[in-house]
Amino acid sequence: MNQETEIKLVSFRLCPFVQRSVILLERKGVRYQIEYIELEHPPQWFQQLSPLGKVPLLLVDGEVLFESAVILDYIDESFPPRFHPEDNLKRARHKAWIEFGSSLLVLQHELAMAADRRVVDEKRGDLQAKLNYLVAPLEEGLFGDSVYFSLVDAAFAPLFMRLDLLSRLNPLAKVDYPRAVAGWAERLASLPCVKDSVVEDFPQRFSAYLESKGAWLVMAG
Ligand SMILES: N[C@@H](CCC(=O)N[C@@H](CS)C(=O)NCC(=O)O)C(=O)O
Repeated sequence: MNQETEIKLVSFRLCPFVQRSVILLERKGVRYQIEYIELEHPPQWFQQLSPLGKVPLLLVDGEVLFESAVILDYIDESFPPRFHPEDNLKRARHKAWIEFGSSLLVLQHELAMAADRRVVDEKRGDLQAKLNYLVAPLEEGLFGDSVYFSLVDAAFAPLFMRLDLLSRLNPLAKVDYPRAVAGWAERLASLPCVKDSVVEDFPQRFSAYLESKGAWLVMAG
């Protein structure tokens, strides 16, 4: 596909699911527009376009795509180079781990928004336990490395960015990563496409948002 195609991403500035698409678009050097909305007051046009009422939406010459994993696939298939593996089984395994990443993003959100210490401890513990599942595929070299970038990288980088910010806001949010996961998170954080995937004042916005929601981690931090 050439870049006559008009690509527009509909976003909420703090959304990790949108950030996945931004990372991939940046990594591929695809030209795109981005329109931010406030999820608490979604404009009428968004409500009409988004069947699930969620961001991201990707508008491709006006056609609507939704669900971040589907959008990643579309971008990967449409703009070179391909990052999903050629091998069917390997590609399916990547997609499965991307789903797993989505479930960890939900847990991260629950940790961030927790209203008391008990929920913080519970969600931090859940995350810590779940991260162990990543050790085997990482040790196998299933995902990206310093040369090869994968869609799994794009899907997990927003998670590690938020967990890092949360642990700075309050050490009680600190999730201890298994060594392989720590190395992966560090490598992803250093990539330009990840650094450029959020608004400049993202850390301040992130903490202001949590404060506005009465998140215990910020109030007690
Ligand atoms: N499964 C969806 C999740 C997207 C999602 O949860 N987006 C949030 C913002 S980060 C949203 O739009 N929430 C609005 C709502 O649920 O009403 C995806 O992968 O795209």
